[in-house]
Amino acid sequence: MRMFSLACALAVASISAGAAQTSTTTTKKAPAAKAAPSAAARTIQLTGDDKMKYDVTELTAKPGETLKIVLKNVGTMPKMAMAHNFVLLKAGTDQVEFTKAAFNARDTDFIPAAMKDAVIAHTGLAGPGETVEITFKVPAKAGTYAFLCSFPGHFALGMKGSLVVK
Ligand SMILES: [Cu+2]
Repeated sequence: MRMFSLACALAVASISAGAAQTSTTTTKKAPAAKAAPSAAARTIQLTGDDKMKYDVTELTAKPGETLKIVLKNVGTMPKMAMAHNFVLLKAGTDQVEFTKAAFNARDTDFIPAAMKDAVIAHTGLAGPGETVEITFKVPAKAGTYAFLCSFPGHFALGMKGSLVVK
């Protein structure tokens, strides 16, 4: 069972790494050596609610650390109207531009294809009571990286935070 969970986490990490680094959406397996974290991921729990807020807005991590973000939507509104995700952006990304581009990207769960390369890691969308997660490697470069919910309107209403890598 434990091996199975680990395999799932690794698979998710591989997919995420692949998605962030290539502009194609092929589903071929990434080379195992590339994404396999050497240490177990540290889990960070977050919630999002109907007020369009994360419960935690500042995260810290060590450079290159493997993190597992678990985001639970604790709200009750229907998913079409209110869903949340966690999108971590590369340093220097214009967050307003990103969320503008995300606005019409419902087909891709509000991850705009045109700005996919700006994403370090992202979860899927969590509707009421749902939990989504992503395991990824934190950038090796120290600094502050923005994360946000790309569901239309949520960033503007404050659904955002920072990951401080130091
Ligand atoms: Cu949201």
